[in-house]
Amino acid sequence: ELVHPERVNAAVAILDATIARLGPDRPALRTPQGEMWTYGELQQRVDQIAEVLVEDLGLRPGNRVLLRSPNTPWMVAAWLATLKAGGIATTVFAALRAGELRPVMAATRPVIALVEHRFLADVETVRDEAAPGLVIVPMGGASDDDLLRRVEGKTGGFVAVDTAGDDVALFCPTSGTTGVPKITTHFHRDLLSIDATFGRTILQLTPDDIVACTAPFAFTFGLGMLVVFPLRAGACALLTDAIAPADLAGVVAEQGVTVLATAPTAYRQILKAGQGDQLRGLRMAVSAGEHITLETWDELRALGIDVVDGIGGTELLHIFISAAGDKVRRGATGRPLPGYRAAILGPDRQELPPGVEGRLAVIGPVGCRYLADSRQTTYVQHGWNVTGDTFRRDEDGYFYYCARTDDMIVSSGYNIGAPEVEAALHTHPDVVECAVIGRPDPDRGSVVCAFVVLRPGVPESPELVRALQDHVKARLAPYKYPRDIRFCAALPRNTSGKVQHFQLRRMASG
Ligand code: 3SK
Repeated sequence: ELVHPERVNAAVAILDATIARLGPDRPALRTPQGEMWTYGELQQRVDQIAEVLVEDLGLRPGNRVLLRSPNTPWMVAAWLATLKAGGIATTVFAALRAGELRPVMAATRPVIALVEHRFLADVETVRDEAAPGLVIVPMGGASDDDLLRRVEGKTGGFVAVDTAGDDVALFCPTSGTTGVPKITTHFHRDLLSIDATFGRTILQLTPDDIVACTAPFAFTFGLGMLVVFPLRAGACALLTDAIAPADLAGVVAEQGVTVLATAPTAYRQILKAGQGDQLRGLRMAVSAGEHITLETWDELRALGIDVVDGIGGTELLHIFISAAGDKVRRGATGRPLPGYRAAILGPDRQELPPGVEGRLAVIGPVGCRYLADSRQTTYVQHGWNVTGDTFRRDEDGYFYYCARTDDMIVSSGYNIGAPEVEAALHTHPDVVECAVIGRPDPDRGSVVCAFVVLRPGVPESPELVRALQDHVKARLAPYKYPRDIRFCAALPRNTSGKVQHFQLRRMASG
């Protein structure tokens, strides 16, 4: 299944092929507000938008299209239409500010932007400077030039552009956790590869599944979970646009969701709020985007919920190490998916044996290619993507997360993994979220510094600081306790929801 036809258009493979197999009448997209599009309705709108793009806006194969919208049915249709018309889709987070959009637009040079009407302003602000000549089309608003008006005169029945499997389909910007965006490029066939690997071997969706995911499409985790995997399988995607964490478990229960994909933080919040029972109807809870602690994993398992952990990356489009069912091993992220190889590298980039911690590198059917970026050679060597994560593997080929490579704190000569201190703090009943960094210190080199978000209503106090320090000392070797604890209302996160450690370091030294 990893060998794809030489000529393939991913939009056809994702949507039209499913309709050919299962017919047009099954539900494809739903919202908690009661909206529902069948497969046939989605196909009709995709074709109408493709006609607008080509006939009215002059899109030619290989042209770039900027997409900026929350996860709505129209956004799914616009993304598929862009690919069907042979365009290259750059999906950006609705939440980006002008300063963050500017480098992305300057690098990807879109000719058309399809923008949800509430998010037009920043794209307009940046247009002249970053993408002169860009045609901006609003979506979902009341203006005459709105995409929803423009499609009204179109008949549908658009014939897909005959693309090669290795024509570029996507530019996916990633700010990682460092703040400087890189633009990854992905082919039509890469979308089929993520389905053949994570989709088919781990998720194994059927037309009876209802899939929810909190990640926006701009984070390829969300794109895979809500578009590629469910539509390829004939399942239904539940689009929960900007759902509050406190409402997620209720919506999952009420809507009969069978597969939920979200970050560990959301699972922790659900469990801490005592809402875990509402997840009991899930056949699978996918956890990715950051490391899930054993405590959260155990609590979900105790509720009878099958947890699927995974590590992926925008660079490789989706998840490349995972496990499901009886292949899951407690504490391990999983094994490389079919077609992928993973290795643990030492400081000289030599491969390390089982049991030894080092940097995770991976190679597989989806490769990492940055758009005109000199950092390519740092992160990609001989086809291997060198990640920013420290892992170890066991004799059976299971991979265990240890830390982000820059999460190793060396304090007074001791190596202290930030994640283990975070995991210990998380077990304290008053801690909702926390992140740990090394703060430079003249005497110790670094000291362990923890940023803690407290349960609502719990007051900050020196006594609580001492209680948290004692709590960690009771669970880990005492030299690992956080000497510096700072309380904050929320952790700084990038638009993919990952904690920005560089911001914490700035806050700690400021
Ligand atoms: O692990 C991640 O951060 C990731 C990135 C892209 C796609 C999927 C995932 C889980």
